[in-house]
Amino acid sequence: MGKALEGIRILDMTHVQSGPTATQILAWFGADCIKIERPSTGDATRGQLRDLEDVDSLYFTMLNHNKRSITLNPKTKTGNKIFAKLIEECDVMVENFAPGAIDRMGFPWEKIQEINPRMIYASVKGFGPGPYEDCKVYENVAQCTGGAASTTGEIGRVPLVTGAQIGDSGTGIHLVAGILAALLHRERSGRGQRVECAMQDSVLNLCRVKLRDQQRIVHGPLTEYPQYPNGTFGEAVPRSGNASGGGQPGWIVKCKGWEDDPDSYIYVITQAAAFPAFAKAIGRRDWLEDPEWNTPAARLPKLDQVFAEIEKWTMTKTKFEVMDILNPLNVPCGPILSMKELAEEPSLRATGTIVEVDHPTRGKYLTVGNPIKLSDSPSEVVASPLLGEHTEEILKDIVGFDDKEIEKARTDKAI
Ligand code: CAO
Repeated sequence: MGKALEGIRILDMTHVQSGPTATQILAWFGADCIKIERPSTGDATRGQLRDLEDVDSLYFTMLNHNKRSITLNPKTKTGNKIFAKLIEECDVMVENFAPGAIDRMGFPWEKIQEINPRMIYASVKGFGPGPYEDCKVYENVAQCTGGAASTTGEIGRVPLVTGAQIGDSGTGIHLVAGILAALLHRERSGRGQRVECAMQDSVLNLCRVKLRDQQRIVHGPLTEYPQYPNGTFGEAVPRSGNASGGGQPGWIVKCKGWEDDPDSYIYVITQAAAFPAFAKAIGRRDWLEDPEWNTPAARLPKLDQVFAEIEKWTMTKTKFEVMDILNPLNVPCGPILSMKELAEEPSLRATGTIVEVDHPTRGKYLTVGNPIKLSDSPSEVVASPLLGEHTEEILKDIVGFDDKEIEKARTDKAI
């Protein structure tokens, strides 16, 4: 059986992270993804954060698996014609250049539709229509303008951005959902449509629960469980520290070896149902008889003391020992795993979530494989293309050029 998106051709005008995240997922699902790159330089990330001289960076390789690369400058006369032919032959065009860049190349949406009415045209921009629509945006700008930074960190301290690339990769994943919906819709309507994702909107969507909290706090603090138990705050949702923000009290506590290992911590949740077993495990059976501690209402005002007591116990065990003891007691918990630990985790290797890839000039490296698993259409991770590796192949097979026309395109600096 073929891959889920076999037969779908993507015109990939993406660069940096957000757009490439989207097209990489489509390529993992089996789409033929043709990445258009500027002749001689290509996607800027090929040369960014390089660890090996003259070798495509991990930044580039880890975002562009399973794609083909063609160098093309649509701003040249010949390049413009080649680009128009590619629009005709592809199903989906994806881009994440600055606002207006594709229009300035001579391809506004109306013209794309005229060339190929079935084309689905998907874009990532920093902001949707409004005062900031013309702004260029990178990851952390999106995190700050989408509500993530104002709610991350400690109360009274500077706002923090998170390591998860919710602005770039998060928006790319939203874009994939839009593209797939538009493909399905095209099956019925016969027509393509525009798919637009603003990074601010995608981050805000991922911060949905914080907008929930914003509306709840105007009615006063929650009585059954203070969602933000670690301080007093003003009229906006505060930074939540390590509180879960949901209905269960949770916190990060130290484990054995924390003095030397910055990741020797575990997240533990003290939900009421598991509390008796938890109290016994940590040697505080006395809590169960004591009205000062034996009800959620009694414990809630002094959660800091509950977690301090728990920490005395977790500090005598490694984070994995704590996990092994608490899991059978139905206490939800999770060790803080470093990138080194994740890279070495056998179960993630077994599921293909962490994959070793062989690259022609880099050699072997690790990447994150497709986290979305399809039962009949498993993803294989193929090394990212070298710059222009497939230029001739694409010009011949899709554009219909012969050797002479390819040579002319080269002389014209179109490729
Ligand atoms: N041949 C010739 N020119 C090309 C080309 C090609 N194959 N591909 C792109 N270009 C040109 C564009 O046409 C554009 O030219 P003009 O400005 O003259 O129209 C130019 O390259 C630069 O594009 P850019 O403005 O998008 O690039 P930048 O590095 O200045 O900005 C970024 C980068 C990411 C801030 C901007 O593209 C952006 O805001 N994108 C939308 C939001 C987004 O995706 N951000 C996430 C990035 S991932 O962290």
